[in-house]
Amino acid sequence: MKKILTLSLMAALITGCSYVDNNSQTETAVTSQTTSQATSTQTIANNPANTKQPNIVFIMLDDWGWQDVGFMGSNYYQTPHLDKLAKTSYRFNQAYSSSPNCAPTRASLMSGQYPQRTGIHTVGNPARGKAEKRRLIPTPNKTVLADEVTTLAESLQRSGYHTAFMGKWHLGEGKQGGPLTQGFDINIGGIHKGSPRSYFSPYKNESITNGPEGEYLPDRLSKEAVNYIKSDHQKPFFLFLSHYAVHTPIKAPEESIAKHRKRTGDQYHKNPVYAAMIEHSDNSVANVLNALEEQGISDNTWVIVTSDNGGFGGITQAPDLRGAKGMLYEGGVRVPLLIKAPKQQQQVVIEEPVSTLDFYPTLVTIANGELPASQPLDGDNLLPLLSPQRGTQQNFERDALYFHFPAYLQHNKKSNTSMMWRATPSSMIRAGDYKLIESFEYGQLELYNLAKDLKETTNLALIEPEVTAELYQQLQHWQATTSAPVPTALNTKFNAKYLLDSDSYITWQQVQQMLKEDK
Ligand SMILES: [Ca+2]
Repeated sequence: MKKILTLSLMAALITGCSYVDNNSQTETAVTSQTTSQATSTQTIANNPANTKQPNIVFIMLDDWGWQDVGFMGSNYYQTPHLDKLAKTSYRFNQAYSSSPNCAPTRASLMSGQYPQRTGIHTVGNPARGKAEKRRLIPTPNKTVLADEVTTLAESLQRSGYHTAFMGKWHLGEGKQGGPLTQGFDINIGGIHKGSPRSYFSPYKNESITNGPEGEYLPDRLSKEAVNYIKSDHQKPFFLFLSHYAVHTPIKAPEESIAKHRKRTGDQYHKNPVYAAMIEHSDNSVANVLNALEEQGISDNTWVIVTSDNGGFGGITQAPDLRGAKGMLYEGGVRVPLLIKAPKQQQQVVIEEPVSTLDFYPTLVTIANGELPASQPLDGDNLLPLLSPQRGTQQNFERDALYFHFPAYLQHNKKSNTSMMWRATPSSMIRAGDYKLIESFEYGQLELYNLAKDLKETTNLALIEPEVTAELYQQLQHWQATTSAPVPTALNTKFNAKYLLDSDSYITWQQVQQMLKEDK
């Protein structure tokens, strides 16, 4: 497989392009008041092909659920362009966001690290929900990615890439952790806030100029991406198009919504405004792909499309999964993922579980760059999986994926659920067909076999105690070796009337007892 991979990669690298960058232009990019910020900062040049460093376009939609797209089975959300792209891409059925909500996943993407290394465990306050219901004091949370981290963008910059960021950042702002301090030559729209103050111009966002009144932000970011691609480049480029869509507030142009109002959805997918947001996101992908074609660089560009966490439960639901954004159940962390290699002509479906953490080593390898020696990277290079042999995994071995979320997320009132929480402090391991969730409030264990029970309906913790024990010990080892903070301090404001009935959960002690009895 290695040989085939090498040949296909070599064949893929045809003509390169580059993009002028220097400090003055970076400054211009920030302060420019034109509606096409990217093009306003560029110099036209004809440049020799770069055959070893393909361009990389990384598109991330926000809160885009696993089945919020046609190619994953939605009939109501219409995504013809993504569906078409999927037909010539590696389509991962078991891709995971490294966390169940926005900021920690984005920190993982940029750092290549688990949340316990960046300290960004959740969005903002880790102690959400009513104090009297929280049994533990959660781990303190950071909201700005430390400057000391060598980000993915910095590694690509050091490898010779021009780097452009457009859209939602959520890891700092301006000189305190904004995109321009973390390895991007251009920033359009990236601020600390995780949702747009307005989806329509005027945007009330100092890092993007206002367009014509009423201009729709996803369309504008798409236009900026196209302008950037169409400008002449003196270097290979890394474009991170990080759409604010389809995060709340759920807003779209009225004319786009009207069409979906006339259509009938189902119990999972039925919101016409959300459908319109997804349609505009789908169009954005098409615009980017068309621009790459028109520039003649699609054969020298990798395109990745994914999400930062599961769909928002107040709006959408993955019919085949349990839970939604904010949960360690599959609906909170399983996300769509397409990776299109240059010149790829066929679809390859991959079932190997992969994570946001894997993009850093994968993309730096694609760029023929060097990984930073100064920091641990927790993901794996996915290139051995990307072969026409349908991801036979011969050169890709990993024991498990791990998740750590030592914070509280309150139940969402709009969600159709009686749950008190979306998340309590917890960890999770995904290994083989199984996943084990350890919740720290009472040491609750949940074991599911995803191959047989994707919807996580049956807790196997006591039914398959050997598996539980193996994964539990693996998870403990991982927590210890990565210094994962496990909250243990009891919250003095906790009201005993919210104590969970011990019959309602399974603990490690019970599993150990069961194993003794089995002997
Ligand atoms: Ca998100």
